[in-house]
Amino acid sequence: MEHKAIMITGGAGFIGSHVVRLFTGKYPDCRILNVDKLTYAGNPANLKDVEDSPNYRFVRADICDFDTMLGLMESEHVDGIIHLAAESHVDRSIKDPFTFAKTNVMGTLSLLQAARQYWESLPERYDGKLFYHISTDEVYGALTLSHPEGTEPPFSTKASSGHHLAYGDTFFKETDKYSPHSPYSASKAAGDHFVRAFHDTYGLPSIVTNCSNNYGPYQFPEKLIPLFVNNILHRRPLPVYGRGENVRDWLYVEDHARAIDLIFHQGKIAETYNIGGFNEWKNIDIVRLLVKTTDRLLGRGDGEDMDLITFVKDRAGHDLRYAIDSTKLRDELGWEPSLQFEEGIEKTVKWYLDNQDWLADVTSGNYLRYYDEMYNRR
Ligand code: NAD
Ligand code: TDX
Repeated sequence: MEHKAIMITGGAGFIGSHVVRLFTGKYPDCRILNVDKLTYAGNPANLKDVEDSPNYRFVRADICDFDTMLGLMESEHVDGIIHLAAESHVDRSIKDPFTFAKTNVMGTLSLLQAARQYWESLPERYDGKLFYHISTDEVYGALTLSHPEGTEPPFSTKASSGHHLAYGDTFFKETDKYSPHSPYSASKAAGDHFVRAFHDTYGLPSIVTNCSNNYGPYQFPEKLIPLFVNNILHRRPLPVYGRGENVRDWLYVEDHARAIDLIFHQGKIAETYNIGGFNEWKNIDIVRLLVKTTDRLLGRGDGEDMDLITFVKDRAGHDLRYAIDSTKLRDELGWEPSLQFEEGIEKTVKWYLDNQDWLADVTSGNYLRYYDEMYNRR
């Protein structure tokens, strides 16, 4: 169904900025309201190319502020919400779990309650409304490594019709029980439970999706891929946790944004969809690929910077393997990832090297000056 006004929370962050860009361009008759607190992770420069679009509006606000959320929903006649705002970095959650509980649990609850109060006040109530909550595969816990006799990992699996390399024969399914290990994943799990509880208790129309690791342009350089590209560029050490044996399932961020668009418009209320790349990689293999790609694009010798790889103390509670089974999304809505990983990595590394000003701004903290210049004078 068509929506008239969609509130996207966390739209100045990594994935949110791709979702805002996609929706603003693709749905010119729909108003896109980006609500973001601009924490260290939010950067309005991520949306330079859309900020003058007539159907786009940015509001700096905290999702935990219930009155402001309700006021915005009422004044903008919001009929759809795509909720991405969150504290998202596992290492930060280990140091400061309170901030994670506040935003990811209480912030989600505040948005749910505001949506419920506003939509229940309308004559049509929940008709044509949707609260779409973006979550992570990390809520399911960790999988083990295994491989069939006579094969070497990664092995090819039939879990998907396409290209799928796996490090084990089990995958997260929508029906799996939650088993989060980090304060980050525990806070996301709690948020997901509240969304489902609001559907079951009040009838609030909602959908939850759980996605695997994203990569691509505009990711804050604290996460593995942009951090390491930046470190290779400046010839700084590459801190690989443990032995680099942990496995993640990687998805190009624009493929995630496409899935969000599809599910927002065609997904079934009260359903959960897993979104994944069918693309498992060991950290150490990604790091080697990043060194090779970055060195080549910088015109340095082949793998010249391999000796920057430094094995450091492991992350506490480090989940060994994540792997998503997104068969349901493929079978029901026809979604498939569009990019092979090597192609996506090439595009991504090139983007960071072509946008060194962006990298320098976020690593120096200068990017908030852009916000002051752009928005405070309006
Ligand atoms: P990010 O850290 O890059 O961006 C988060 C955004 O939320 C920032 O713009 C920040 O300013 C904003 N924000 C934080 N607290 C806020 C608050 N209290 N009020 C309003 N805005 C606030 O995160 P991301 O990587 O783009 O992740 C977006 C969402 O997708 C999160 O919910 C995350 O859990 C989920 N997710 C991420 C990945 C991934 O690989 N990055 C994978 C699966 C799911
Ligand atoms: O310096 C590092 N060294 C290292 O070995 C960093 C930053 C990471 N790692 C390892 C830890 C992980 O096994 O690389 C892997 C990826 O780490 P992150 O980029 O921090 O991502 P991860 O912890 O897997 O979580 C990400 O995917 C799921 C996002 O940050 C979450 O928001 C998302 O929900």
